[in-house]
Amino acid sequence: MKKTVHSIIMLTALVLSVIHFTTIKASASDSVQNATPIDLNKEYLFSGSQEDNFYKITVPQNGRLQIKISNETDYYREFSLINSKGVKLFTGSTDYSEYADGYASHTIGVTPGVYYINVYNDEPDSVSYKLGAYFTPSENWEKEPDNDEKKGATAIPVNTSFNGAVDSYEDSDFYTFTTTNDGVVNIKLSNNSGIPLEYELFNDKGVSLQETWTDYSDYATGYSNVTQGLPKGKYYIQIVNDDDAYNNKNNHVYSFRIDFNANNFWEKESNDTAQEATNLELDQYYQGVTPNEYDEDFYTFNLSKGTTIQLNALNLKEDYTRYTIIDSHGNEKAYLETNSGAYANGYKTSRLYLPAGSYFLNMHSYDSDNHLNLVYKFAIKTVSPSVKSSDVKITNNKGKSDKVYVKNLLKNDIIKIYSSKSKLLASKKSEGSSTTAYIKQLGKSAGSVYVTLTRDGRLESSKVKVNYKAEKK
Ligand SMILES: [Ca+2]
Ligand SMILES: [Ca+2]
Ligand SMILES: [Ca+2]
Ligand SMILES: [Ca+2]
Repeated sequence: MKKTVHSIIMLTALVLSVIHFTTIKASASDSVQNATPIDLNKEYLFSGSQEDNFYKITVPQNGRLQIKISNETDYYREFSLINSKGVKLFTGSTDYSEYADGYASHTIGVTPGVYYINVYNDEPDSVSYKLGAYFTPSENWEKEPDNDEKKGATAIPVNTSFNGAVDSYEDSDFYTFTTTNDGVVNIKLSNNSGIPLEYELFNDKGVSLQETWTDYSDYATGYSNVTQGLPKGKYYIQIVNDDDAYNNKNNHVYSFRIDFNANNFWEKESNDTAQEATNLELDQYYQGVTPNEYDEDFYTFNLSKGTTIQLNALNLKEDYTRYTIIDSHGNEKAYLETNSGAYANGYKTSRLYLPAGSYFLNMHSYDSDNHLNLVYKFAIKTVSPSVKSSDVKITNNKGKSDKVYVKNLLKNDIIKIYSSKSKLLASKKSEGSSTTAYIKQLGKSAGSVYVTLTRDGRLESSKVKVNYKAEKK
């Protein structure tokens, strides 16, 4: 009876081993040269091991590689991945506590080639362990270890999700992407509770444009998001682990994507000095972002003749923003500070006349934490020229409509006439160089109205006061 039970146990163990494991003696694997070849995507059971054990795998293409090794109470093991050039890509370690269970694992993005797994046993000839190397082909993974440096950055397409992993305390992952138009990028990086990742965006000259950290609070989920306006070109992203408490079990897998939209009406970083200013078209709204308290955004615009302009700056609840208009000699011509707080909405405006010349607009947010990644919006609108009071002739008729004649106009100019109480009395589109508007009754006695001009889709001009005489008796 006892023998039968024993046989059943042996048989069961044999069946299990056929299903789950391939048992290989580890005696020949004490050096890289004699490494024991193992197949990908299979679990092996190794026993009778010495201090250092080497296994050889062949990765057929780009993708994600995961090394798994069983945890055993009281038996500490380290496992490393080494490439064919002898570069150690990571070192992981098993759980040997009294609660040890399951597997220690490490995931990494790799390129095709031969790799070696080194398993180090703290106690040689200890109990057997299970080991497997699992590979999934993918073109959307980091390429270690070349990506540790900018020159080996993993090239990534925009508008595609990508993955990488933190492989060590010092791991640095560089990616590069190229935009073929000026535009705006939105970068999404996965959050993970307890794992702070630092991300930094550089241009091709190595200038740091933006830096951010993912949310690693207890409740962190989803993605951290940053936006940046960029001229077309080649860019780099560096992702590093920012975890002081990193140990070789913190192999965090992250995902991110860079969404790009062509757009001519965004700031083009780097624009921190007047020399790097982003060119502005008048009468167009622009957006920009203030990733940190040091960011200065310069824009420039040109006036071919003296023009009244109006700065329209969006009020933001989060924080106020400060705009300064400076002439080419460095003289401050205008300063505007937007509203902020719960009731902030709409645009704050400032109107001024500027002689012909080139100008700079500087945007700077207030030095508080609120401005981080604040997206602001503004336009420099041109204002239609005012009519001259001498070009307006008012006839105050008795018994029929009163006439307002305006000359020195262009076709499609819009003339508006307001009462002294700002009530619109008449609006007329000019069909030539002059026009006449009719008003039913201005009044029996003398008075005045206000006349504006709106030309070419620009803002309505300032009001010009024009007097009229009393009706004839
Ligand atoms: Ca790396
Ligand atoms: Ca990495
Ligand atoms: Ca900016
Ligand atoms: Ca800037």
